Amino acid sequence: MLVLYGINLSTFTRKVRLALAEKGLDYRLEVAAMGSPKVRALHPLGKIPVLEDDGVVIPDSSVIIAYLERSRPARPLYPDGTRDLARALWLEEYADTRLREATLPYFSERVVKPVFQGKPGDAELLARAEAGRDECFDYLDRELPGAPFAVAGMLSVADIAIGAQLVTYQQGGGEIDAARWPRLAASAGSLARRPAWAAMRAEEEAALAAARARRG
Ligand SMILES: N[C@@H](CCC(=O)N[C@@H](CS)C(=O)NCC(=O)O)C(=O)O
Repeated sequence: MLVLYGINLSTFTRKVRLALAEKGLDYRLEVAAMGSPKVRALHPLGKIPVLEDDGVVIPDSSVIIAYLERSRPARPLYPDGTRDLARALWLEEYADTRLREATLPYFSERVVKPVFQGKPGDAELLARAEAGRDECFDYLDRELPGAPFAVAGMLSVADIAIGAQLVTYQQGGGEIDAARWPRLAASAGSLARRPAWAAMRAEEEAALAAARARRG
């Protein structure tokens, strides 16, 4: 069986879990925190997620999804045509890097610091993050065709990568103003209604609620 090392509330673990769920693949989530000895033994940078498939160790969410596309091609997340594939991979890369950087402060300052580290978030840092978030959402809103899917009229790795980051942003209380970013808001809304996404969201909300309760 596939084993995925990671934790819930980790954006990149979520990205792979959504890919596995949308491909209908069974796996076992082996809870392993970033930087832990278990993860360091599998990933030279100590990052999550890492997938293990019958002794083959695959670090990095994008590499894992590429591997799954080759090893388990049913229910593809890569579009067929080369142009569409390039576009989906570009949007995945953009989501994993720029969208990540632009939206992470909402989660770090409003969840990680107060809930997991017991210290106040930095309101000034959050205020400064707004311009980057706006620039990023403007770009995606221009690029996306609107609901339901980003590329080729099919659920692809682009939707999964963008959606995984937006969940983290929303868990940090971030909103997508539908008046300003209608296509992005519609895409996020239609992904959130998919069964795999709703189930993951519910699991993570419960984990967050438990962490908040522990903090008191
Ligand atoms: N490019 C990597 C990024 C993975 C990543 O940054 N994961 C986060 C958790 S969501 C992590 O392990 N952070 C710890 C660190 O950066 O040291 C991927 O796509 O898997």
